Amino acid sequence: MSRAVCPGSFDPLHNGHLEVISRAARLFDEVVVAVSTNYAKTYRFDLDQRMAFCAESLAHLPGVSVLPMGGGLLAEFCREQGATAVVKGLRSGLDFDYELPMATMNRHLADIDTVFLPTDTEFAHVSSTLLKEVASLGGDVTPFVPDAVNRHLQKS
Ligand code: COD
Repeated sequence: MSRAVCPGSFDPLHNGHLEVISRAARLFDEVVVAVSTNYAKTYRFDLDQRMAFCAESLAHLPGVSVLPMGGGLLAEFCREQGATAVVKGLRSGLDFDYELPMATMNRHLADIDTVFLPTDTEFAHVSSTLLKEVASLGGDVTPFVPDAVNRHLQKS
């Protein structure tokens, strides 16, 4: 039984995340979507809301579960979950440069490999930060977020 972790802030979850998680679900028997809480970071949506967005939007994917990761090490979370891999999406070479040292560190810490999936070009410009800004200024983000998120972004 292969198990991977897809970690993130998911503040909020968007269709780029969804696409990577659904591809991870084709590669691994089980995928744990780990919703992180970094206590030094300010989130637009609290942990319960971010987890609820993920649970509702990923419910159709077999083998995918959603768990809080807390503020600890990703490598330790993977070890506790019995996962052998982390799956991350890459939008550009900048993402790769940022992710590579963490991938190498996670391998040293807990022998966890990182699988990088290049994002679909449709989502290469999409980030949670940009979507929150566009929505707050009245722009339509409907093409980029699941329904559960869209309802809340339009309200906030
Ligand atoms: N298309 C495809 N994939 C995307 C897109 C997109 N448009 N946007 C983002 N992604 C992917 C990326 O792989 C990203 O890693 C993931 O989705 C989550 O994105 P975010 O923005 O929600 O999450 P981040 O980057 O804030 O999450 C960072 C982590 C929580 C993964 C990271 O900080 C972490 O590992 N923290 C644990 C602490 C730790 O172990 N630190 C030491 C590291 S060695």
